[in-house]
Order: sequence, then C-alpha cells, then structure tokens
Amino acid sequence: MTSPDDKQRQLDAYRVDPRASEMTTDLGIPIGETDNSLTVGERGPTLMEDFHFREKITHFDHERIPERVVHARGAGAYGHFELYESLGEYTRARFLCDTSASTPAFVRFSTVAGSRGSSDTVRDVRGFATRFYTKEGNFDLVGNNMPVFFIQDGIKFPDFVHAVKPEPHNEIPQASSAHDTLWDFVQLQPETMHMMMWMMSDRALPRSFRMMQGFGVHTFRLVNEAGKGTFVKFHWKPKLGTHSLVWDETQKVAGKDPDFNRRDLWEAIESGQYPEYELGVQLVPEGEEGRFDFDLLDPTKIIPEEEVPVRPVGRLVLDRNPDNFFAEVEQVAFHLGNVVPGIDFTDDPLLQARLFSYLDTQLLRLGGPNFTQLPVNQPVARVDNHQVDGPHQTRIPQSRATYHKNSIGGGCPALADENAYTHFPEYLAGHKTRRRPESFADHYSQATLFWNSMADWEREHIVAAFRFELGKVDRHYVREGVVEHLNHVDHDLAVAVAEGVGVEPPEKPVTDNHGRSSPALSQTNTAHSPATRKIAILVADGVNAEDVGTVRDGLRDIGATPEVLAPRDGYVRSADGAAVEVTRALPTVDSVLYDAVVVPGGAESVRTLSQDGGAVYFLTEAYKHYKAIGALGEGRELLSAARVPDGGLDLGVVVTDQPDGAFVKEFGDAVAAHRHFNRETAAVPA
Ligand code: HDD
Repeated sequence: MTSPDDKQRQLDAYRVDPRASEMTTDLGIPIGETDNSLTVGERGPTLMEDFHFREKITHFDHERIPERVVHARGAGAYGHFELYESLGEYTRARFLCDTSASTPAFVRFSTVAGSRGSSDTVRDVRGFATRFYTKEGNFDLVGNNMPVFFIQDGIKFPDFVHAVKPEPHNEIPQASSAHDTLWDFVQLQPETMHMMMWMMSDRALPRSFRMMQGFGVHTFRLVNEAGKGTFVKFHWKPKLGTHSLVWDETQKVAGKDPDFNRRDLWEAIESGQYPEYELGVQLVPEGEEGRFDFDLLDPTKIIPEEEVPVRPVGRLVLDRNPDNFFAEVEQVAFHLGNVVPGIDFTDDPLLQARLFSYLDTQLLRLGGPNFTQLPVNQPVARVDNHQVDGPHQTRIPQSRATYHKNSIGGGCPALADENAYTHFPEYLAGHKTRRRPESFADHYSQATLFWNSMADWEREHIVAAFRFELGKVDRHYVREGVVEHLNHVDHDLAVAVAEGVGVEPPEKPVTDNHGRSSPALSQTNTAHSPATRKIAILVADGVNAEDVGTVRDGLRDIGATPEVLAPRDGYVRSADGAAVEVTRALPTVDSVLYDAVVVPGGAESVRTLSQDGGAVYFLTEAYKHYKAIGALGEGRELLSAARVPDGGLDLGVVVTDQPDGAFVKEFGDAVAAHRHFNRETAAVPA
C-alpha cells in the first residue's frame, strides 16, 4: 500500500515487514536454533564462541535509553494539518499560507511528573507536542493542555521539577503533586498560583487526549514577507469538546486500566474515530503589546479570549497509529527551537531557557547528535550541511569538502537566499542584570480571573482538590503558607480550603476580588457530543433482545461505542431464545472505564444482575460519577437495587417502557452532557 503523504512515504523505506522472513543475526547470518545456548555436552558450560547467544543478550542489555526527565509517559500518533485560510498577512511560513497543502504531523501527548510506567489518569498537566513536517523543515509546537506555566523564568525549571517529582529520600510519591516538596515550592514561589488553580481544576484530569485543549503557552512571533512582526498565541481546540474525569474515578482508573488515555487514543484511531483539533491564533500587532494589564512575555498569563478572540485557522486530524512505540513515540525528539521561516521567538525568559534545554536533553536521551536522522525525526525537507560524523551516522555524504566555503565540492551546499530563515531584527540594548521585571510582579489577578470564571461544580472540584493535596502535606506551616496565598486569590476559596485542612481560616480578604471573569475558561462552555463515548449495556440470560438491539444500533447511529457486558463472556440467551453477543465479561471491566450505562429489560436478566454485586456496584458507581444512566422496562428494577433514582432527565437518568428512537435520543443527549453534577451523591456508597 502506498502511503498518503511525503512523511509516510519516507517512513515506508524504514518499515520492516515481518512476513515470510527467516531469523538471522544482526548481520544476516541465518539462525536455526534460538532456544538453547551452545554448550559442551547437553549439561555442560556455555561456550564463549556462541556469537548468537552473546549478540542476543548484549542487545537486550542495551535496550533501554534514559526516559525523558519530564513528560516520560506519553502516547503518539500521526496526522495531517489543513489550513482554512491563508495567514500570509502575518507570516511567510508556507504551511500557514497555502490552503491547498496538507502538512503531515506527529503528535505526542504526555503526563509530566510520572515515570514511563506510571498511570495515565493522575492529576497532572498534559503535554501536547505537535510536529509539522513542512516543506521548509520541521516546526515543533511543544505545548501543554493548560495555557500558563508554574514559573516565569526557565532557570527555575530544575527547582520546580525537583519539587514535583517523587521526594529524594524515598522516591515517593509516584506521579503525584500531593506531597510536601511541591507545596513547599508553591508557598515560597507565588508566581505558581495561577497555574496551581489550573492544576487543581478538572483540566488536570482529561477524559481523553481527544478531549483536551492544547496551548503553545508562550507568546511567539509571526513574521511576514515584509519583515513585519505580529505576536501570536497558539491554541488547539478539540472537536469533541474539553471534558474531564472526576477525581475519585481517576484514582480507580489508575488501577483498573493504567493505560486509559493511551488505549483510548489508540482504539479511537484504529476504529476510524479520528481525533480532530482546530488550530486557533490570538494575534496582537507589534507595538500594541502595552495595552494589557500584564506582560505578554510572562508565561503565567493568558490573553483572555474575550479580549483577543481566538481565530480558527486550520484543523489537525490524527489518523495513523505508530507501528512501533519505541522507534517512533519514544525516539521522537521535539525541540522548541525547530521553527520555520515566518515563525520566531520572543524574549519570554521561560521560552528562552527552553531553547537551550530541548536539544541538550535529546543529545543525552538519544545518544549523540545524529538523532535527527531517526525516521520519526527526519524532516521531509531536504537536509544538507557540513555537520559530519558522530555516533550512528546513517547518511553517506558523497561530498569531498565538508567545510564552508569550498571550491572542491563545487561550493555546495550553497547558502539559501530568499527562502532562508532570518531572525526578526528586534532592537535590543540594556544592562546585564539578574532581575525579574516589575511587569511580572502580579501573581494573583489571573488566578482570581480563573476562579471567577468557574461554574459552581468546577469550584467545588477545585476546593476538593486543594483539600486533598494539602491534606497529604505533613508540614502544617506549608498548608498555612498556601492558604495565605489563596487568600490573595479569593477569600471564600481560602476559607473553604483552610476549613478542610485544619488551618485557621483567614479572617478577611487581603484584597477585594476584582470580579472579572472569562467565560471561555469554564468547561461548561465547550462542545458536547455523544460521539465516540463508550457505553455499557448490562445484560444476563433472559434479556430482552429487542431492547438490546434498539439501544446498541441507536447508539452506534449517533456515533457512540456501545459494549454489551454480561457476567460471563461469549453469548447470553435472550428471553426469546436468541443468542446475544457479549463484548466483555463484567469481571474484566469496571464502570470507571465507561461514559454511561444502560440496563435493558428482561425479568430474568434483571433478577440475575440484581443478585450480582459487581453489576449493582457498576450502576451505583456510575451514578456516583455523574454519568448518564438509562433503563428499559424491567431494567428499572436494577436501578432501585443500586439506589439510583428511577428517572429524572435533569439528573441524567433516562427510563422508558417503550424502547424506541425517542429513548435513544434522550439518552444520547444525557451522554453528550458528559456529567450531571446536579446529583446529590455525597451519601452514595461508592
Ligand atoms: Fe518542556 C519535554 C512542554 C517548559 C525542558 N516539555 C516537554 C514535552 C512537552 C513540554 C509537551 C514533551 C515532549 C515530548 O512529547 O517528547 N515544557 C513544555 C511547556 C513548557 C515547558 C508547555 C512551558 C511553557 N520544559 C520547560 C522548561 C524547560 C523544559 C522551562 C527547561 C528549561 N521539556 C524540557 C526537556 C524535555 C521537555 C527537559 C524533557 C524531554 C524532552 O524535553 O524531550 O527538555
């Protein structure tokens, strides 16, 4: 099969088809026995001359490379970027000007703090790193799912990362910010406050990589053909909306399926439910940067969308899983410094530090300067320069002159002329200094803006998250320090958190809440759809087959993914004797792995399920986690067994005695709503 784009065609040359091949050594010598070492007699010692044994073990001994110092755990996929309208007025980057081009892309999503083998659903920032393989070279947009960062200057990055990673003496806790060193860092570094509001919000618990936003975070610069600069912030918006898990659920998923987000991405792409994101830009003309009450160079600040709208400019579709995790996802080496002509940096001190760090870390991780030759890292643009040699050189340069200027090699490669990358000629003059600018000094206003923009349920989750995290902090004075900062953000928030963690609540606000909000920050105001949602249909022998058919087919029609779950795998017999195929056995799954649940009718089936603690708990827990619940006919009896109210559209519980399209429509709407936070769940035993 020929691959659809330049990048895939390039990768085809490296793909190894395992079919119809014979085993060989690394150097092609045929191997006819690999289960027994070469020994002296059947029970004697192994011989040194067993080159196959030595090669096999040596290669195995060297299989690991250092994991990423941050963002070690991730998942990746290939896709395409298509532009809606030319941005030629602002940038000369060709892939942002040519609407007829489809630019190949690779994306790696990640968590930040955990090791390579940690769970997907921990409370953390998610990395959202996108590589565009453009005709002018690779452009890497190495962003996160939150638009701000913990620190303002990259020189503090090692301090921050040491604080959030497991503590140095016992390497506990894994992939969690709920411990003393992180919160000690926070209370001593108030520039973290805005980001900590995001971290304690549901944004840190994405339902799926397909349902989270992405942000370039820094202010970058676009530069047009005439050399004019425009400040830009990059945004990704997921087509399916921005949706999150709930905290209790994330902790359970971490045990039931630690690969939850990775698996979700993989399965969605395998089944043709291609994840899609819209690229948006916020543009600020050079010269107008002074109009904000914050500094555009400060990465702890957003430009509220209500002040500068996000202009949609294109879409990214992820449509191909990698063939090999290590070769592609582990070896992909992003670098903020990979920019193409027309895209440039700003003096944001966090951005500037990153420009050093990424190349440096790849040299260690991938063992030398030739990592750009690895298939996933190679640009589709032609590469030619005088960088030579180094470990694992895979190119065979034929030139006899590896210096510039040369006459022996015909002067090649010649310097590029009008398409060459040129740096924006920003005029700079100043005294050398190690001082934070005064314009970076406000650490609270936008934390307050975020808090003010939250719906009630979002605020409740934020308070609960602060209580959980600080509740795990042993040093009382650290808890007090954080509450003190929260009192600068919002007095009610500080009091609510203090009351949960045994800290004396502050008596009065430090400053009055400014009252401003940005509705775009609330997850209430996002896209909603039942598409791709995983829905459990609980059945046992004696189920009403017509109910199952109506629900399963109806849900498929609205783009959802129904699965039939029964106490055992294989088939169940319906009330009228038909075989109903089971997707999975109940003991192998859990309600936390589904978005919603339906119980079809059938007296015998419901009786069996009511006697099955696992099935009852499935429903109770789904209710506790605010998920849509549906029941048909006798299925309603299982609701009572699980102490779920028998109906209530406003609560996301849809019941009927009439299995028809109307039920599927109402249930589909309840699924699309994602969660029903108006339920009273405190007393639900799950
Ligand atoms: Fe970083 C990896 C995103 C600040 C140093 N970073 C890394 C990845 C993402 C980000 C998504 C994973 C890339 C992949 O999937 O391979 N980092 C960010 C964002 C930041 C940020 C959005 C702030 C706006 N990072 C940051 C700073 C430094 C680094 C300030 C150092 C001064 N980041 C690194 C690194 C990593 C990395 C050490 C580890 C592995 C890698 O680069 O390839 O260089």
